[in-house]
Amino acid sequence: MSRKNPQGFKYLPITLTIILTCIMLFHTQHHSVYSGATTSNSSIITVKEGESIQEAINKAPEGATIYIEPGTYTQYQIIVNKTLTIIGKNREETIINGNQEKEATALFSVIANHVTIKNLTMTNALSDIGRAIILNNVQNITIENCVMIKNYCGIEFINCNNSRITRNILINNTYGIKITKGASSHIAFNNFKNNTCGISLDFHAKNNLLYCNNFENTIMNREGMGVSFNKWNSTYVLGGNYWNDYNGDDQKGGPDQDQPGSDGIGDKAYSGEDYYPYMSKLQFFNLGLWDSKEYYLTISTNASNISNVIFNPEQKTVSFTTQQDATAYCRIIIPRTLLDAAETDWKITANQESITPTIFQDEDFTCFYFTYSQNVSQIVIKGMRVIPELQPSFVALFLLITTFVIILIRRILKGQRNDRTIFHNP
Ligand SMILES: [Ca+2]
Repeated sequence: MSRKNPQGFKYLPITLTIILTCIMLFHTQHHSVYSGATTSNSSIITVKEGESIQEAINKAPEGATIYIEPGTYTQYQIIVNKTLTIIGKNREETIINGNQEKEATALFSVIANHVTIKNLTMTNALSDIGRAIILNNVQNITIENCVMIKNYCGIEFINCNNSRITRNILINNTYGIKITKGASSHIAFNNFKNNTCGISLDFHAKNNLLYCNNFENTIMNREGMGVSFNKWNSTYVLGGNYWNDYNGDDQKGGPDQDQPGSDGIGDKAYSGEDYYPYMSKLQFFNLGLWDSKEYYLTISTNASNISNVIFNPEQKTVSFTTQQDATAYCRIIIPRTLLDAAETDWKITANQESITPTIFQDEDFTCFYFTYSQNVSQIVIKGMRVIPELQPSFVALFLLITTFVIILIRRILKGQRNDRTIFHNP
């Protein structure tokens, strides 16, 4: 018996290693599902140019990802009738084209819940009726980072609830988004430009939240403001939307726009509905994929050129270069999960000289407002805490635990050997 136990202990570190690896894999998968970056089903079906997207959908299991390679796909009335993630390689090169065919009344028709459509350009749905995407009696739909161009309607909701339409470009459509019936959806961080009507809500559209969108060069930016309890701005931190036909001033700040000093938000509401209309267009900069989630910096500024936007996790900074013809202002929004600090601990420099911003924070975001002179070319925002980098930290923890366990086991084994030595050599 005394010889058997040490042999069993030899396998203990390996067993523990396997268990810890399983825990690590479970943790990683769980996180991916939570972030929405992948589906719970890992099945991936790739569609290449010349192949049918509908056929791929038909043979895909529930929860699968349809990955569309770059190319032009003259396909329409694609029925999405199961929970899927449909994702293009990149939105500039992955194009779904209705070619103005008379059957192109919709490019995608979504009739299942929990569908995600990302990274596609959708164009030339039939001009007097065709929708790039129609959402029909569904909920929990995500449409992200797509371009809808030259369609009758970019996205139409017909009884679609609890969905997220974010970071899309809707351009040269008759309607950018049309909510015929739908409730409780977020429509945010989108660019609406050169549409006959940017967004249309009829009186069956209720409790939708619209914020951080740009509405530009549009005959009618919106129709249906003032109906059915939709909300046209978020918190004071995230603000409302940019409307190119807003004509208010910015002399005051604060949640009620009654405190002295500008804040980048118009002092009076837009059309009596958007209480935090932005004074300058919103610009969105991708700061990279962290912890399975894409993070963005949002800037509204009257500077003419913002570029080289960089998030540096080692230095705990976000920095960018800027050009302007006169004193400029910036209103900047940073997600707190990416970079954070107490209000008094943030450090902002303009050409390495410290400047003092006005700071507002809510649970999820920090907003900075500051001005700087004509000759400033670089802004650096330094926080105190960065996002925990899941993989390295977890791997480090895993290695630490494994090492500790191995050392512990070796000590136990050594102790047993010593005991046996003492027992055999009194
Ligand atoms: Ca203001």
